[in-house]
Amino acid sequence: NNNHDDSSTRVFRSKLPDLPCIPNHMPLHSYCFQNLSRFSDRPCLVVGSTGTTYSYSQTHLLSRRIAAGLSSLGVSKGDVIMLLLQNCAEFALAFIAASMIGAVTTAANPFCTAGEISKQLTSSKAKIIITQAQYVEKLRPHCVPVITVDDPPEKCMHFSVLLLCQNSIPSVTIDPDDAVALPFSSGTTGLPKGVILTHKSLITSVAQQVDGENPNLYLKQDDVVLCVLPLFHIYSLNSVLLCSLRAGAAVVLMPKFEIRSLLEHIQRYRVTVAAVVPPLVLALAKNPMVGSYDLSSIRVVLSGAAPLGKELEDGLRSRVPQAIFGQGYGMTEAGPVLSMSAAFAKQPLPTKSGSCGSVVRNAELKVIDPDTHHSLGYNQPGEICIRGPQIMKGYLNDAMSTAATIDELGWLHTGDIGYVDHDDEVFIVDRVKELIKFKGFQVPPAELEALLVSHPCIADAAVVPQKDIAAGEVPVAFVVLVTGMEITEEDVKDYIAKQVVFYKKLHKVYFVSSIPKSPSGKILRKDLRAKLPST
Ligand code: 4UU
Repeated sequence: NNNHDDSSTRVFRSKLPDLPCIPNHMPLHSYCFQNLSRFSDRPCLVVGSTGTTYSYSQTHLLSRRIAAGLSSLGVSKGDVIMLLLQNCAEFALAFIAASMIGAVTTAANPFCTAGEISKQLTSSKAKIIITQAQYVEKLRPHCVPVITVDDPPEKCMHFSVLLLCQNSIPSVTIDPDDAVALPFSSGTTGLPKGVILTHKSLITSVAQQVDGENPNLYLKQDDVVLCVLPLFHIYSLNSVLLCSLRAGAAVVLMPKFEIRSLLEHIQRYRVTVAAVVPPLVLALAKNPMVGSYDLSSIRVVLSGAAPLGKELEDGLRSRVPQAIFGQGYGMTEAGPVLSMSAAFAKQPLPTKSGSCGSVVRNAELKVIDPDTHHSLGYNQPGEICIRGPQIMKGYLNDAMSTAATIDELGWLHTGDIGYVDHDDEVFIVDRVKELIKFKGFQVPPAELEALLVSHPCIADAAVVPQKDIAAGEVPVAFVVLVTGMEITEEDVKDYIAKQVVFYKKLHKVYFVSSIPKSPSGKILRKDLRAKLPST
């Protein structure tokens, strides 16, 4: 470790003992299937709507055939494939298959607009796209081969072409530092960027959660893990899919969140572990339908991706009294998990409501004063930084943003403000980065600001979060009009709405005469936030 922090740096570590060794020298798929022989006939992927189940050995075999198929279509080591899919078995199979040939998966939200997808396609240079027929129209300007998991429209291939190939998988040497996943995130500032997660990062992160004598997140072969959070987001990909594969648990796939169908799935498959986000907790805590379903199978509820209010947590607790309730705190760039509730451990520790758990094992966390960068002690809020082999390698083709996020000593700066209490529990209290989170989805202000100023009537603009009961935060804009021009709030909202996915839509537009900026030209977002109504 090239650690040159001075002795005054207060480093926080997990309350659980470190793992003696993390097998992060191997490829991700080999790690996930390392214990396959112990559960080869157990259910692995369960398609919720139909009940179709792929056992572990079937999942492994299918992934291998798809790996050969991808390779026969010209995908080779280092190439990127794009998945534009709702949760389905093909998502998991294609992701593992890509890993097997040393290829990289970039996944996007299928609800994104053609413009948003186009940016990710261009930046990632994806060689092939796997999607659903209904989204093909959005890909038209690009001439990348398209595979659909359902009836292929003209000029597209069906997913089954990947299974026809008789060749074997090409033998590739995979380096632990090779990329395997390329999620997009805006990080602490600017536009969405490709986050390079390597085989080593993801194995380390999964191991930090589910490996060892006393795993932080104890998953067993007979667990049934709910996969309703989208797999295109790192939370679900890592903590739901990859962690379950490693532990031999079953993954129940749901294409989208809808309360009745969610409750039916929990009851029908006897879900034991539910990974959720705060808006889903809200639905479970408040919806009267919940009372008519049997949720007694749930033993663990993990919430993450956005702050969870105490009232909400208590509300859900009364609905599923037998379950252990806790949070995970993640960030795409961090691999993604920084901390997780120790109440989920095999030998659980007591935890407090509102805490995001304690830092994961085999990692270091520190809290720094955002201005002086001095390291802070217990109960002192500051910017949370994390270090360990799980963090990203860097942003794709963006050395500047990488250097602004990971310092010379290897610390990743999160842009989150939080503290560690005397029981080593992490609490998040604020965010200093630009990022807005709508129901846990990323809304990068810089992206909306760029769209706003592209309007001929808009001279300048700034987008900031406004607190919202249902969504946590919603984006609102401050807009300066070009002198003499006149447009309405609705015009501005519509202009943006046409170009972005639903969660990036503006909820309010304030017309102002100027945007407050620092001498260096940075938008003074705090000043703008202070002008907003408090709820
Ligand atoms: C307050 O949201 C994520 C990843 C979440 C995750 C992953 C694995 C949670 C649990 C898990 O097991 O990633 P991003 O990149 O979309 O957003 C990162 C930001 C954080 O920097 C923080 O501001 O989302 C916010 N965030 C949270 N805030 C994430 N989790 C929490 C949390 N409380 N529990």
